[in-house]
Amino acid sequence: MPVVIDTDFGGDPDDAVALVYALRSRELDVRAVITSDEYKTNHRARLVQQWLKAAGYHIPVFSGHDLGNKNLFLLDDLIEGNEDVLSIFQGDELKKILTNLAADNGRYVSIGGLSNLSYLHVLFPKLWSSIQTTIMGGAVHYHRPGAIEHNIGLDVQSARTIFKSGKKNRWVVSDHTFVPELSVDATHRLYSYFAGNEDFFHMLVRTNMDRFFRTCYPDSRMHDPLTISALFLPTVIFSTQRMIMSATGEFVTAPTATLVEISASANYDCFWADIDAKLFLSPAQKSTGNYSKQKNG
Ligand SMILES: [Ca+2]
Repeated sequence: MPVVIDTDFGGDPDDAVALVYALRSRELDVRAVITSDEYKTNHRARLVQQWLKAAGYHIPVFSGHDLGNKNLFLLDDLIEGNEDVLSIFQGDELKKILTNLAADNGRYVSIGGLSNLSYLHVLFPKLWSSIQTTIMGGAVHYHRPGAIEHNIGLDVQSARTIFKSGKKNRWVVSDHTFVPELSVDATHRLYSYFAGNEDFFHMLVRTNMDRFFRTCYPDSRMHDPLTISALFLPTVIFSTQRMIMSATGEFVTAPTATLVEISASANYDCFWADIDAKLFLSPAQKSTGNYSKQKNG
């Protein structure tokens, strides 16, 4: 399945894990990465581009909206050189990729704020009747009453625009991702996997985890990797429900609202089994140290 992934890479490490998982999944063909909630205009995109190239992946990376946030980019010092990145605001390159994504029944996967997707809806209105979208974000019952889920809260206006835009959207809400089953900390085998490989590709993810655990939270929930898995596995069960998104970004049941497709439950054992199968390779494969190029290299 062709995918374009829209990510706030470099904050919560679950984005980096999600990208590694997507790249290791033969079910997916990652056609582009777009960064959201940019830092210093394009730092997330520059880092993703450098990180992908270091592992032999030649995938176009586009810098997206900068919301002016100065927190939650933890990897500034890992950026080397001054290499340019593409931008969603310039050139025809992204239009070509999205046009092909539409023609090939691909999916746009949003695992950050919704500013880019909202902008692209306005820019290319016809394409979105063909492109399916999977979005991590929102909550029906948020774990902190009265608070707004992170990805929605980053840009509520854009989230509401996308929510209202129609039935091509599928939402993985935090009710099914902010759960202990998806918790990863420095004692988890997933941490050991990244800590046990010294190349830049793995080191970056481990560093992302170390800094997040030290400065933000003691663990990270794998919201974004679960969302990736739902593209090709029955890890998330969706149902259609009549809902609106309130002015403050809450998902609220409303009997007269239009139907939206929203996560109803999740199978975490199925998710972890696939992560284990794809990331924890056999000793023979590990000893070659060359498996990062198995797809696009
Ligand atoms: Ca994210």
